[in-house]
Amino acid sequence: MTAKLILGKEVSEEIYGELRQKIEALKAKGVTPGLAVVLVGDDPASQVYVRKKGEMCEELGMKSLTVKMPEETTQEELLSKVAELNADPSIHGFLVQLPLPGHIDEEAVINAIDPSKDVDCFHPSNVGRMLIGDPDFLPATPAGVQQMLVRSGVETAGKHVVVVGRSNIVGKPMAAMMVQKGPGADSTVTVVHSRTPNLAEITSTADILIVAIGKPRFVTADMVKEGAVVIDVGTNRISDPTHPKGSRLVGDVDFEEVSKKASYITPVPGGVGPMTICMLMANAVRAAEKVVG
Ligand code: L34
Repeated sequence: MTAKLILGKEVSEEIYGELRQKIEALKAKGVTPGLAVVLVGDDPASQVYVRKKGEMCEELGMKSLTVKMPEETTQEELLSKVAELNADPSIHGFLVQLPLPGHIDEEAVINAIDPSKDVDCFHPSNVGRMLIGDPDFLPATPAGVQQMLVRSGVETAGKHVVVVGRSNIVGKPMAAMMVQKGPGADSTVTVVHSRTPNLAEITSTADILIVAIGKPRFVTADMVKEGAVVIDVGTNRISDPTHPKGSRLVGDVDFEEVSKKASYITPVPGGVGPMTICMLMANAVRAAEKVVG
């Protein structure tokens, strides 16, 4: 079997079409959705992601604010920026790009964000609402994965979804979403991680395999069932002297081999990454809609 590609660009274009209409409707009511992104320090990957977020905001005709703060920013300074954005009525949603420098307590920063502006869906109250199936926002990366499945016509109900990785950003919320009742979910979910002894045995039973473990080409063909749907959330930059930049992006899945066995697969780049940006925009629009009522 040769896998069909699920392309983030294609799926996100469909969603952007829907968002443009919602943004028009908000503007007709005198409201321009505003999204702010806070970047502390100069991590090269974060700079790329933050730039893409700002560009997409502008392309959609939303208000975009990028706040760049130096690496030496103190926790107090960052918390006061968060308080300022919480109070700014022109900013309907914002996020603080992770990872933060080591001297800053990430949890304290996330806890300080007004949950109604928490477009990442990282605040404990939004995580809790997602878990009980009454969400205001869904976390961008897992929501992007779910949209890729739904809009590609992949049946999820009753399917065995195996999530590889247990981060708060992807693995845990992804598992929580796929086990909910409703379209794009209703799955039987297993989470495996670095401490799972028989990991390959379990991944081989997945109808839908969602990989977010942060290790380049961790999932090889022998770990995948024939005909499985494989979603690769990894974005690992590896050095490659044959590339102009001296490095290139690879996923957590050995794409070349696994794509011979899977029924559907997402590439890296061009897969889940663009969906993360898209679902973030969707959350910002939603935050603005809630204010308008
Ligand atoms: N607070 N921190 C917060 N929110 C987030 O939603 C993120 N994330 C993750 C890292 N930290 C965060 C992102 O924005 C990962 N992430 C992200 C966003 C976009 C892309 C990848 C990860 C993306 O656009 N990837 C492109 C390639 C980009 C490149 O050339 O480097 C792709 O096609 O996969």
